[in-house]
Amino acid sequence: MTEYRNMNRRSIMRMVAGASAAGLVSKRELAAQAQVQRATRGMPSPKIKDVSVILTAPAGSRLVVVKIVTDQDGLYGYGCATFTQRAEVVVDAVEKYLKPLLIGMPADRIDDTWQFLYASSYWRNGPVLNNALSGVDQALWDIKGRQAGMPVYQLLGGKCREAADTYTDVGGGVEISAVIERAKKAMAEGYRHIRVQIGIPGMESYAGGMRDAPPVKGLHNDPVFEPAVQVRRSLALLEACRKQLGDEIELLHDMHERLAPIQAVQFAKDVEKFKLFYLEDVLAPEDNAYFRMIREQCSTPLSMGELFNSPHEWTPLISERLIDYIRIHVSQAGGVTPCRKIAAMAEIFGVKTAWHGPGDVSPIGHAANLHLDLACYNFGIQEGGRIRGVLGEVFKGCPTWKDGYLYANEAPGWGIEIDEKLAAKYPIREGPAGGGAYRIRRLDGTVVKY
Ligand code: GCO
Ligand code: MG
Repeated sequence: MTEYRNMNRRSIMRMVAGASAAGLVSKRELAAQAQVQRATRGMPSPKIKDVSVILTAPAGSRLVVVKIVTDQDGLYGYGCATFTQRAEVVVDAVEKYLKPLLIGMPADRIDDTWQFLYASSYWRNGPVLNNALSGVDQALWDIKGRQAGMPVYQLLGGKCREAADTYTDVGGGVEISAVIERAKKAMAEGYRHIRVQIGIPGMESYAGGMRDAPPVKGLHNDPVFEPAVQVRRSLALLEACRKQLGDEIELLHDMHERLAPIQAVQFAKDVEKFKLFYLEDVLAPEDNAYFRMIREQCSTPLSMGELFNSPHEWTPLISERLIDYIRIHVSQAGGVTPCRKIAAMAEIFGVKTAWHGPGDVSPIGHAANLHLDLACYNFGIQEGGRIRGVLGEVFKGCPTWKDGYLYANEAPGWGIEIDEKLAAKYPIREGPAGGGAYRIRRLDGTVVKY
């Protein structure tokens, strides 16, 4: 490739020089053509030399990052492959199955590589393989950015906005007044969007509650959650927030897929009057078909998708305009390559993006979210990405946060370097079942999906 390009360039130069000598081209034109040659010079195609996985937990969550090294000195890239609940299975997927397919391949054919890896296992669209694929995909985007000397958002078409507006999560307790106080603090910090959550005393709700009261006892020994209680508490919280925080603040609420479908329909109708920015995951992915029923009955803005793995899940919801925000976990869907296409499809159907950005996304993943936010016209809102403390020491160059907005640094690729020695000082901690061992039951013992 390089040789061909060089030969080509040499022959063009010879031709131009010849033409100049023959008096056909002026010196000025010659200089202009040389300038064009320099500006459009082909970059040699890097080949993949090594693929490895960094496992680290500087802030508690098990983070999984793929590193791809090329045959060109100093040219490498990082990609987020974090599936925190089953982290080590992703390592195997990358090292045992993808790495042998990748060594020697060109690092600059991102979509082609993605398609080939996606199809390579025949069975596809599961969280483990999708995260592994995302690690490779994002690392290749990082490499292309570094090679071009541009941030990835430039490769995606350049900025549609200066920064990404973010929301913060305010919850973690059972007192409505305490949530409102925390929300006021967040507003004073500069947030325009706040996700408010409320726990249930003694129950394992998404916003906590076990620490605030003696555990509610069911017909079993596991933590208890009752959906109807959550519905009543959430309604009370949202009503109080609207009254005490005013109409200007954008309120969000996450139901974390824990309601029965018809309860979700009712809840979406009941919160319509609070004019939410959006209601998140009011249904579980298994109940996707109920979105139509909600849509027919109210105009509460809906966000959905952090658990999605497959086009079979998001395509109907977007194309039938059944949701307002697509809330995919980028690594879970296979990386930036599929997600930029999902964003483009969503734009056509009037659906905005709200990429999932909790603490179990690595800073590389947060950067990937942000670069999509900056380059996609139909950006809606971004969760997380405000990296602080030791995480920012391990991952250097993280996006910066100011007055509610997240800004990318202008360095090539994702703009992040990993201090790999420091990362190794925060090994992932073993937990029951490798991290994800949720077990919650209703009073009678029925398992609740976390
Ligand atoms: C969110 C999420 C997360 C998930 C977590 C699971 O909207 O931020 O619901 O907090 O619970 O990512 O590991
Ligand atoms: Mg959520």
